[in-house]
Amino acid sequence: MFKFIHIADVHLDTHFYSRDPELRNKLRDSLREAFNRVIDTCIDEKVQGLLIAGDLFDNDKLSFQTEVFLINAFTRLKENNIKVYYATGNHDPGDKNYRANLINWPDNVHLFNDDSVQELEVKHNHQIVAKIVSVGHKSKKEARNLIKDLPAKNTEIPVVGLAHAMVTTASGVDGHDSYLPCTAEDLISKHYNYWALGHIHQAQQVANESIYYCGNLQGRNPKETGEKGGYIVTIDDYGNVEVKFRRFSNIQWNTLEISEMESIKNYQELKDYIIVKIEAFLNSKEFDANQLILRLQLEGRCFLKKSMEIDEDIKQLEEDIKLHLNLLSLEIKANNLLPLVNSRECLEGNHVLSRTVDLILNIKDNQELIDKLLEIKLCNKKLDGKNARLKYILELVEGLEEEALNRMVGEEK
Ligand SMILES: [Mn+2]
Repeated sequence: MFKFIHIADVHLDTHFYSRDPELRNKLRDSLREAFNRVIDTCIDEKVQGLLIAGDLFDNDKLSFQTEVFLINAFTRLKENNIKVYYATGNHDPGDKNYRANLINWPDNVHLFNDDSVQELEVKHNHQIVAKIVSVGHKSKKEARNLIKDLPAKNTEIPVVGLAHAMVTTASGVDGHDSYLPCTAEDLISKHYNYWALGHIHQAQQVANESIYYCGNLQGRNPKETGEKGGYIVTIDDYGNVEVKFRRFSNIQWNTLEISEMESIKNYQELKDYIIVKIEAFLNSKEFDANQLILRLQLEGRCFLKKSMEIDEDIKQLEEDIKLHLNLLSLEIKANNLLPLVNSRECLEGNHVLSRTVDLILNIKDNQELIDKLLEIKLCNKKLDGKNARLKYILELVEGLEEEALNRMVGEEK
């Protein structure tokens, strides 16, 4: 049996420059705490190895303090006979002048730090229980598909692949650079029992196979939402694999959209309305409020739009709500808000705007016009079938009346 923990994309010492200093320190400390939780769990769960699929830290940002922290953490594993298998990524490349290669790691740490394919036997009680096959990033911009060079499985012993790689069809690939790109088929064709991947920060199973991104250890921005951690993986002697997600990070990021604020007239009402919405959100997800970094995206029409263009007013609102709900951090985005318009007046009066909106609203009901449109060709699309073309036309006019109102009506006077 081979039991191990799979983590990746820890990015120790991330600066979080856009956050205030207090939060920045908290984020840095909580990331180290999360990493310590990984080490504790390795010991408690009596795993044989810790597999790190790259981007453990950012080469240029790693502090001396964190370097010592890492060495101490790995030494604790060594004292418990646990090996570390660490494949470098694009942020912690392993060429000779980079930190990953220069640090004097304890001898239980095995580094896959360049483009040479390495196969390693994992031994337990003098028996070979598994093989690890891996390749690392030597430079910051490894653009080759090195997975192609890895050998296919040719043994009864369980084989685990370890790499910081970009599976081009995985979800959440946007925002990740295409370093060490490969396809799911490249990975599947090796017939390994498990693939421990890093690079994409969103935990996921790839192509319904035994191929996993564990995601990053702690979210780094409002888009990296939800629980963050790693996988505890057990492969038995017959090659059966059990994969369990374990949350290691206490801190969570999340984004909440709030709209329908047309009837709100003053600050108190606005504040209370938002608090109720956040409370419902907290209850639905069983969040620990004081570990939550929340971004609120305000949408729709709001009488108080003008105030919310003023930094000081937004800060006041953030501060009051944060204190009331005991949130770790709250950020309010009001840039999408629209001014409140008296839509009845705009739509019912006899003027150019009301007539224009009438025209737009009537397109859908004007069968003669729709029939004519269905007969002529589409500008830059090819759609077969009347239904598909009808759907396209209706999508084109959908919401145009709102667009006209926004464009033609200013602030309510
Ligand atoms: Mn990466």
